[in-house]
Amino acid sequence: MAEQSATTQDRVPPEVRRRVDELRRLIHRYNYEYYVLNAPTISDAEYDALMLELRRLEEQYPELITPDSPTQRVGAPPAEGFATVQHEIPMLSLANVFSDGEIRAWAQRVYRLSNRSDIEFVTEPKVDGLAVSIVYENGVLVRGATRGDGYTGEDVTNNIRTIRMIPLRLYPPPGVELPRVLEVRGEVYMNVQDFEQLNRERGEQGLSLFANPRNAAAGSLRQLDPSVTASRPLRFAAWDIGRWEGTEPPTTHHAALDFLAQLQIPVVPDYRLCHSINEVIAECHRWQERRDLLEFEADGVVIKVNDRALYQALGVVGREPRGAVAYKFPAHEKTTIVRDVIWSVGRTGKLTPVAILEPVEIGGVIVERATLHNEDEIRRLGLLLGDAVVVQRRGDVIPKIVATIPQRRDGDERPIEIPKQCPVCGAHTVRLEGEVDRYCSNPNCPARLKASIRQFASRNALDIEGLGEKISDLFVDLGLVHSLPDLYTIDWNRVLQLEGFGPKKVENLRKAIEASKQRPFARFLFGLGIRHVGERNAQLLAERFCSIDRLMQATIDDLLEIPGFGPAVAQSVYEFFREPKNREMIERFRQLGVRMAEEEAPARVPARGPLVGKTVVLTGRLETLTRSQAEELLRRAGAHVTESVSRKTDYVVAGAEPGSKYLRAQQLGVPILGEEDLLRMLRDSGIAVEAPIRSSD
Ligand code: JCF
Repeated sequence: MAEQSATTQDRVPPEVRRRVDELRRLIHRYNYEYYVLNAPTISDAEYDALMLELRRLEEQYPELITPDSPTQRVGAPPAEGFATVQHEIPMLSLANVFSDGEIRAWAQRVYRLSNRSDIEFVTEPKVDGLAVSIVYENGVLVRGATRGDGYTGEDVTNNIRTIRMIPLRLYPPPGVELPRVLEVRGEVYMNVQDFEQLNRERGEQGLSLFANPRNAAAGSLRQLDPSVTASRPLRFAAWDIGRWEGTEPPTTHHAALDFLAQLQIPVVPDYRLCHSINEVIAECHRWQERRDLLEFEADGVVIKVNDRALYQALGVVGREPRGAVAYKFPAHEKTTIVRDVIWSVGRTGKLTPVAILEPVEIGGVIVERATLHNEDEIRRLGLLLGDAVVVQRRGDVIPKIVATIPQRRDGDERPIEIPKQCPVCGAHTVRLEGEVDRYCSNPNCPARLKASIRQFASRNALDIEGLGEKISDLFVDLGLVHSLPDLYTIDWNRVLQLEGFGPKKVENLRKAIEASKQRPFARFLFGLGIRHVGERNAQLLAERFCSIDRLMQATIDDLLEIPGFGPAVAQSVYEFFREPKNREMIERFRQLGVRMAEEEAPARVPARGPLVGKTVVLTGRLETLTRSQAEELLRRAGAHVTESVSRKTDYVVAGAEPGSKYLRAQQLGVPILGEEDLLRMLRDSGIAVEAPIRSSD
C-alpha cells in the first residue's frame, strides 16, 4: 500500500477505503462481463447502483479519487489539439499477400532466413479499424496514442479512456505478475451493427454519414471533445504487446495474447496456433468464408511467427516486419465514377434509382450498377452525376454506394433529377407523405408485369431456362403476356413468326415453361413475389401449410405462429391472398395445372426431443459430419444453430481442435457436448446418422 498522509489516514475510515476498492473491482468485473464477454451477470439497475455508491463515496472523500477509478472515464475537457507521442518501439505495418502462393512464398523466406523448418505461426482476423498503443504503468492506464506514421502518433489518452472495454486498471488474477510497464497494441474499431445504427441516427439528424466502420472509428477516436468519443460505440481488440518492463516477457506471440486475455484485456477473437503453413492457409480460408458472419469488419488474416525471438531476429524491411504478413481478403469496396442514374420500376410500381457506374472490379466481379435505394438516399449521400463514389459489394448482395467523394469534383457534376413521370409508361409518379418511396401511379404499368415475370422465372423461383429479361420484356411489349398465368398460354405460332425465334429455340422455351409447372411449392411461392416473402419465408410457408388452399385460408394468427414471422410478414401474406386479382390468378394457375402443393409431407420439425428449441453452437472439426451437415441435422431436430456463444446458448458442440468458443463456453458455464453426445441426441430426436463412409475401409 502506498503511504498516506496523516490527514488522509485520519479522515478516511478503513472500511470506506475497503469498500471503494471492492466497488472498483466489482465494476471492473461487470464491465468485463458486459462489454467483452457480452454476458452480463447483473442488471443495469444493479450496476448503476454500484456506480452511484462509488460516486457518493468519492464525493464524500475526494482524496480517494484516482484517474483509474471507473467514475473517471469521461470528464476531461475538450482539447485544443492532440499532443504528439513518440513510440519507443516503432508501430510497424504489415506487408500484404493476396493468395495461397504468396503465403507460401513468405513462409519460404522465413524458413530460409531462419534455417529452420519447424516454425509455428499464429493466425488472427485482421480487424479493420485503427491501430493504437495503450500503456499501463503499475497496472494503471497512463497513455493511449494513435499509430500515426509508426514513430510518432497522437496522444488520445482521454478518448481511449472512454472506451468501456478497455480497463483503466488491471487486476491480475492470482499467480500472475504484472510488468511495471506494459504496452498493449491493438485496434480500435466499431461493430458493423453499431456503425449502421450510428449512421441511421446521423441520417435522421441530417449529419453526414461515415463511409464504413473504419472511418467511423477513426473519426470518433480523433474527437477533441472526449464526451463525443464516449457517445460512440467504440470497441478495442488487442493484437500485440509493445514495451514490457520489470518482468520477463512471454517468449511467444501466442503466450503474449493469452497473457493479455488473462488480464481481461479484450484480445482479437479466435487467435490460433498453427503448426504448419498448410494449417495457416486453411485458417485463412476459414476466416474468408466466415467473414460476413462476423460482428466486425475483417479485411484479412494476420499471420505471425510465434517465437518472439525469431520474429525479432527476422528483422524489418522498410516499415514491415519480415516475421508477419497480412493475407488480405478481396476488397469489398472500390471507388469509381457515377455516369448516370436511371430509375427502374419494380413489381409494386416502386421507382428505384440505380447508378450506372464506370465499370469496376470488386471481389472478382465487374460492377456496373449500384442501387441507390430511394431519393432520400441520394440526398443523404449528396450525390451528383459525375461524382467519384465508394461502391461496396459483399457476398451476393446488390452493390451499393456508401459514400461520395466531393473532394474529387471538377465542377462538371450535375444534379440528379427526381422523375415526375414514370420512365416506363409516362404516368405521373407519387410519393406519399411519410414514405420514402416514389411509385408509378399506373396499376397496369408494363414495368410491373415485366418485373413480376423476372421474379417468377428466376433461378431460385420457377427456374424457367431461356426466359430471360429480354425475351419476357418482348412478350409483354408485344401483348403476348398480360399476366403471370399467361406464360402458360402463349400463342407459340405468333412467337415462331418473330425474328430470331427458330423452331428449335421456341420448342425449348415452350418445354421449359411447361416444366416449370412442376416446381416445388416453396419455389412457386417465392416466384409470386409477395412482399417480405423471400426464399426462406417461402420455404417456411410451404412447410407449414403444404398447399395453396390451406395457405389462402390462413389467418394472421396462423401466420404469426411460424417462428421468425413478425407482423409485417404475416400482414403482407394475408393481404396478398385477400386481393381478388391475386385469387383469380391462383385459380388460373390451378386450371393450367401448376403445382401448388407439397408433393409429400415435408420433413417436419419434431414437437419433442432433446434438441427442440435449444440454441446450439458448433466449434472444431467433427469426425462423422461436415459442418453444414451438422447444422442441417440440428435444425431438423428443432435446434437453432448460432455463431457465437452467449449466456443464451444451451450447448456448445466441440469437435477436434475447437476454437475460442470452447473457452468462452467454459467461462460462461455453457454445457459442452462431444460428437458422441451430439449423435446420441440426434438419434433421440428420431434422426438417424449413419456411420461415416471411409474410403480406406
Ligand atoms: O488486426 C489488426 N488490424 C492487426 C494489425 C493485427 C496485428 O497483429 C498487427 C497489425 C498491424 C501490425 N500486427 C502488426 C505488427
